[in-house]
Amino acid sequence: MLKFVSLLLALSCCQGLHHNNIDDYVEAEPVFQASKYGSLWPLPQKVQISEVSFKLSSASFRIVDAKASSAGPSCSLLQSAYRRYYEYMFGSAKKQWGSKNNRRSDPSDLTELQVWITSPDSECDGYPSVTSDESYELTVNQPVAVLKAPTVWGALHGLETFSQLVSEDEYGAKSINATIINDFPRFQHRGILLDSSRHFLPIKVILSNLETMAMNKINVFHWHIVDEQSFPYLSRTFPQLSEQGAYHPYTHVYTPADVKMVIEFARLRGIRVVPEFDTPGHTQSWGKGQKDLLTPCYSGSKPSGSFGPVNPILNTTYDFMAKFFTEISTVFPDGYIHLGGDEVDFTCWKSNPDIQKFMEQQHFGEDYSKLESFYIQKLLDIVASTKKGYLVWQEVFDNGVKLKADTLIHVWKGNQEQYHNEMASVTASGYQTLLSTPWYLNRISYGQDWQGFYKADPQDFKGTDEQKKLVIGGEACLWGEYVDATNLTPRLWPRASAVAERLWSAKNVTDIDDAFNRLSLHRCRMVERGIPAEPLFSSYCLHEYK
Ligand code: CP6
Repeated sequence: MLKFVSLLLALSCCQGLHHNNIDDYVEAEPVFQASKYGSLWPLPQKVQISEVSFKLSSASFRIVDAKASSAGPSCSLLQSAYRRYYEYMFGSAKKQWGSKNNRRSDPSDLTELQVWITSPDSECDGYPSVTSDESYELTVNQPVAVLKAPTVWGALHGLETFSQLVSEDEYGAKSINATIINDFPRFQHRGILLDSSRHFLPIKVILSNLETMAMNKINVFHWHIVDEQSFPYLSRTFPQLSEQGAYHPYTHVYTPADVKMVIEFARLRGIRVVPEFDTPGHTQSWGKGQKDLLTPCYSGSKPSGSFGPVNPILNTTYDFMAKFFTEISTVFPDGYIHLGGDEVDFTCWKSNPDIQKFMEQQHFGEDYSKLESFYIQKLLDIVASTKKGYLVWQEVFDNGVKLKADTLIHVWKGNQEQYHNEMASVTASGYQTLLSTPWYLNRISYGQDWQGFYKADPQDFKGTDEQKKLVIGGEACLWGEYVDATNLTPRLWPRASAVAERLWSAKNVTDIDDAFNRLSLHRCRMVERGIPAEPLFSSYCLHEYK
């Protein structure tokens, strides 16, 4: 009989608990108090951890398909996840700990994790989507542990959680406590924006950050792939865009094979890849390879030689966009494309006599946001015809553009009061929304800024329950002006982990001390897994110099 310490999350958090499962190494640490939740991050919805513990030996432990599972050995997504997590738990075969390795397994050992996909369609060969069921149930008990999930997406999260439950003693022996976990995300859209235009990000960096996203149960990679500064996306239809617009036409581009690799690597980890092709502003790099796409700016009565946003008054612009987004819709399998629409500077449009004439014909007066709306509306129709949904930055909503009802509005501007108001008005209009304002990880300062990220809640605005339901999640943004391969990973982690827990765990998971304790260990785990995540504060990790 297992005596479960009742650690139901719903009963809120963490002080004054009698049955702490304090590991020795945590006791010896003067700064940390062990959380009764160990190093779990993000915290599952419901956790019961018993004091009973089982040994795990690399020689006898196996992750296997449950007999009744709808996914079998042919599901390579799961098979490769088993291998990955086995290696995270035990190291690669070479590194396994000495003679104990070969001993017969003890009756008190846990020898199996059975993974049981319960829906008839495991979705093994599909792509994750905004409606994917990511839930799972994990029972760690003798003689076997069982991970039950409707689809592979939940199973992937459950494998990560299982690996987080395994702890190691000073001799390297592994053990796990009897545990029952019932888990699902609070929000469906938990994203990270990376910007590969301000600096080219090598594929290796993107992949290792996808790997880290999976460790944090982040499920959307928002790929801000092109912008003013460079156009690294190699388009089959318009190769001159990257030939002329990338920092370098061969070394600083994402080929179709690169893009495929990123998408598949992400899929195997339950992560969606949502590309952003931001127009009509932020497009200087597009103009280098595509003649007449951008608006010529005027100085008095003559073209000045510089260019502004996409030219919204030419038919050729829309012919180009239709061909371009048709390609994008086939290259990127996700149901959504981010169309940008932020920060459009009207100065150049205002200077151009042809645009002025067009404004008159359309009775737009002096209101250039009407011209922007004219462009965006046509673009949205083009993209809708490719059967994709779209996300747009909040300005598109602010300017009153007529939008399809299922458009997602991405809130990124303002102070707390302003973004609360924005979330309230977007949802009052019936649109789904996504929050980024409090999570600009490109902004840095001295101290524990993760706590500010942790405290922000995307549903903390004045509105009805109905409105709150329209909040589908949020994204941490790491804009690339000051970030490249050398500093991206430590700037992102573990700060983005704070956002990951806010978007996954229950709303009442707000104990900042407990979060500090778990996040410190989670950060050490990322370091042990080869991710150079920066420290939260003065501290050390057990395995830093492995
Ligand atoms: N690029 C694009 C950017 C930003 C945005 N769009 C941005 C604005 C303010 C800050 C950081 C980034 N660099 N295309 C705004 C959505 Cl602080």
